[in-house]
This record gives sequence, C-alpha cells and structure tokens, in this order.
Amino acid sequence: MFVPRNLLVFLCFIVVFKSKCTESVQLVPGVECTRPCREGEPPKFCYYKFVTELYVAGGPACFVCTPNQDNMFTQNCQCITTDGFERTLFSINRMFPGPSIQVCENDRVIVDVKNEIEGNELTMHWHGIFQKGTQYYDGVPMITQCPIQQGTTFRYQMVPQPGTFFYHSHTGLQRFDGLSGHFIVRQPQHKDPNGHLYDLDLPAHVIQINGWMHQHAIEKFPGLWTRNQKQDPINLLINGRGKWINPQYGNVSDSPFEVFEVLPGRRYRFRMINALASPCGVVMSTQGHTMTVIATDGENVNPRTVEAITSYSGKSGVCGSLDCST
Ligand SMILES: *[C@@H]1O[C@H](CO)[C@@H](O)[C@H](O)[C@H]1NC(C)=O
Ligand SMILES: [Cu+2]
Repeated sequence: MFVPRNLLVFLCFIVVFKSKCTESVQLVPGVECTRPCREGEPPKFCYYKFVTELYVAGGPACFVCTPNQDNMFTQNCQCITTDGFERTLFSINRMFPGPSIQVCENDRVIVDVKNEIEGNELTMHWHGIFQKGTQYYDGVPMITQCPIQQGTTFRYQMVPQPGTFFYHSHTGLQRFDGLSGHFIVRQPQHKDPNGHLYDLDLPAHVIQINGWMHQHAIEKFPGLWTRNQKQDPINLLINGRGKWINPQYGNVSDSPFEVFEVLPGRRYRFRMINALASPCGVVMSTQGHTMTVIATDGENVNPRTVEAITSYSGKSGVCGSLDCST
C-alpha cells in the first residue's frame, strides 16, 4: 500500500505524543485517592466530576435507599435526608455534603464542576487551600474567574497542603442550601507533630456541621416582616443528617443521625468542619469523653484537652476547621 511519507511521519508523531501524554498524567477516580498516606509514595492525580443541581431532600429516592457512610464518596443512593423536612436544595451529584475529597499531601486534585442549576451561575471555593501558583482556581466570582454558567463546566486543579478543609459555593447564598463538602489532605502520620496522639485517622471520621433552614436562604435575605422572621438556621446537621422537632406538635422526624463507629480503648482523630454559612457559634462536645485539640484551620497546634469546642463560621467569612483526637 502506498502511504505518503509525510503522512507517515505525522502519524508517528501523533503516536509518540499520545503515549507521552498518557504516561505523564494518569487521572484516577477521586475515591482511589482516599488511602493511608505513606512516605515516598508517588502522588496521584485525583479526578472528581461534580454536577450541581436543584434537587429535593426527602424525595422519592428515599423510598429506595437510605444513605450511609458508603455513600460518602459516590453517588450510589441519591437520597438526601437532611433533618427529615422535605424541601428543595442545591446538591452536588445528588449528595449533601457533596463527594468527600480525601487525598494525600502532594496529590493533584482535579475537579470538573458542571453547573446544572437552572438560571444560576456559580463558582466553587476550596476553603483554606493556599492555591500557591494556582490562584486562578480559588473560586471567587469576578475576581479569580467568571462564574460557571448553567450547562457549562469549569475545571479546577490544585495541589493542596495538608489539613482539614472544605469546599463550598462562593456565589450568592448557595452555600446555605447544600453546596459544600469535605476536603481532607492527609500526610504520613509520622510527619504530624501530634501524630503520636491518635491511633486511627479514618475517612469516615469527618464531622461537617451545617446550619439548616426549611426554605432556600434567599427567602430569608433580606427577610420577612410578618412571619418566619430572623436569619438564623433553625437546625444543625452533621454530614447532612439530623432530626427536627416540630414545634407545633412536639414530634420528631424519623430521619437518621450521623453515626461514627469507634472501638473502646483506641484513640481516633476526628476532623471537624464548621461549614455554617451564617455567623452563629457552634459548641461541640462528646458525651462522656474529653477531646484533645491538635490542629485548627489547617495548622497544627500545641495539644490541649477540652470538654467542648466552640467554633465559628464567622462574620468575617473565616470558617473554621478543627482536628481533635478523642
Ligand atoms: C408531626 O405530626 C404532624 C401532624 O400529625 C405531621 O404532619 C408531621 O409530619 C409529623 N412529623 C414532623 C417531624 O413534623
Ligand atoms: Cu469559605
């Protein structure tokens, strides 16, 4: 067969180029990045696809399945329970919190955010991540990027520093209504100056606290005058779960609480995220246990044993994360 020489050269070039590309960058599904972090292990390129939608909490998917901790990383249930009160919300991959990003130091995190929320634009902010050299992926609308329009996708890429962080929408009041999730960056335990204070640092032991309303936050700002006043959340959720006491009848919703499993005699690292969108303080305590605070806002601190932890999302917009072993 006759093949023009130029074409042959061109074909060779494509083959060489392609193999080089696939060699240097191999994206792995984000869930594969949730692993114990070992010194000297090559970093991974952790890929996540987020699809944001207007969705329903307590909707028909909840007749089919109940979310549990296996649903933390992937969209395999699509039932969002919140506090048992049916309402619409913004979801990521029909999850709230969104998919749990949990990686190791030096990993590269790649997130494609596809906005499918009708008539809304958005950006995603990776709270606490320094973005050194990737400032344009900080997710601040009209400062570091144009917002993601409905039906379009924006790719964020970063190499985050170790610590307990979270992500949330940085547009309007969307983060009140479900657009947030864990962002945990582990390092080999021996590199943590407080690493001797805990035995286990498990992916399931993340406590994300959100304030919750029974309507979209935009209905509360500027607020109503004759009924349903105030802008405080009426409930708190842990990892999107909680219960609600109906003030009219005093009965309680049958939605599940978040459950963390521990064994007696072991020391666990818990990673707490105050993801409130409003400036209310949250006091967290563990019945019958003390906690030792070992890090806050992504920085290790001198350990301190406490009965309770008060954290603020903060008027200043500074949200908190705390690590403790208990
Ligand atoms: C409480 O009782 C009322 C009236 O029977 C009912 O409408 C409601 O769904 C019940 N549960 C909650 C959590 O309000
Ligand atoms: Cu933030």
